[in-house]
Amino acid sequence: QEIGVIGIPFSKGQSRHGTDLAPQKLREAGLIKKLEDHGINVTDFGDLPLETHPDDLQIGNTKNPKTVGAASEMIAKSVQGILKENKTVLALGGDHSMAIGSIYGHWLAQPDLVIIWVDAHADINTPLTSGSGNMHGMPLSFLIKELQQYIPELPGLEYVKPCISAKNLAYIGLRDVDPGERKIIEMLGIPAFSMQEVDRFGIKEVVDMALKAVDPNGDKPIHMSFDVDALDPTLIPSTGTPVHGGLSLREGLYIAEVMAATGRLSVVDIAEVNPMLGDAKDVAKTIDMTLEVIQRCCGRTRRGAYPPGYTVP
Ligand code: DIR
Ligand code: MN
Ligand code: MN
Repeated sequence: QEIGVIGIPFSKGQSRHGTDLAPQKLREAGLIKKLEDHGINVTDFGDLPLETHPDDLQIGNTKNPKTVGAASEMIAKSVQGILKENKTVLALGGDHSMAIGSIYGHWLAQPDLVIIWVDAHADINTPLTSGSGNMHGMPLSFLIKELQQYIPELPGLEYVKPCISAKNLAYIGLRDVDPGERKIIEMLGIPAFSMQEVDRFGIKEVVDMALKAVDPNGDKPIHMSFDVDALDPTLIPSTGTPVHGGLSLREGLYIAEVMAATGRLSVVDIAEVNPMLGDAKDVAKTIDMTLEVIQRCCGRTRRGAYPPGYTVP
């Protein structure tokens, strides 16, 4: 499977600078070469030329809707285009509002997609349930069809239409869910495997249950939206909203390997790496752990592999 990489240097879905630098830092740490060295066919489409809207506004408490909306449209078109070339998209964020565009673009190309959302947070606040007004905590609310009666109109988001049914979304790794989000999860019956379920059942059962819930026949294109804060903050210190008690590296790698092994992983988002948080060691560790996850998403297994036709010399 060929991988198409796009960088999404974006930070306006939350209030800290720095997530916009993550694509560059991941590339500087040798991302493309690491993938190529393991026989993975990669095309780097570079970074999207995202812009901050000069006269953006706050609607209620929702911040930067025009900037996020314009970015979403550009991201969606790029993801759609790369999928049309039959490549798997590796979308390097950027804060998690990037998923509005990447999922919408995925839907334009493959409308039967299902979503596995790996995150400490549920990111399904509506503009009205959100306490922070940060759009990285809201991406799913704009996409889930069943929520549309709860979504006020926002200037800038006209391009994105609700397109995903709640039954096609499952969560793994939750441990910081706002009241409105918990209510929505229960109201819509969204399968949500929090860290408590990871502890209770183990990661293998949780991944099996999540896939079974969204894709019982095992034939749907998969969108994995991976917020690096799903991993424990001891592994990923350089992220904006760390929460204690997260996934181990091995649990993260297991999720990534299983998703890649389905052969149906179509789009991977990597969100919320922030190289401006923490000291140099924190940043290096965060980048290193993120590169581990990315490589497993792209098919590099821990068990090892050899090229087709290889024989022992
Ligand atoms: C919180 C935090 N639920 C919010 N969300 C974060 O602002 O809506 N998402 N950090 O990644
Ligand atoms: Mn998160
Ligand atoms: Mn997130």
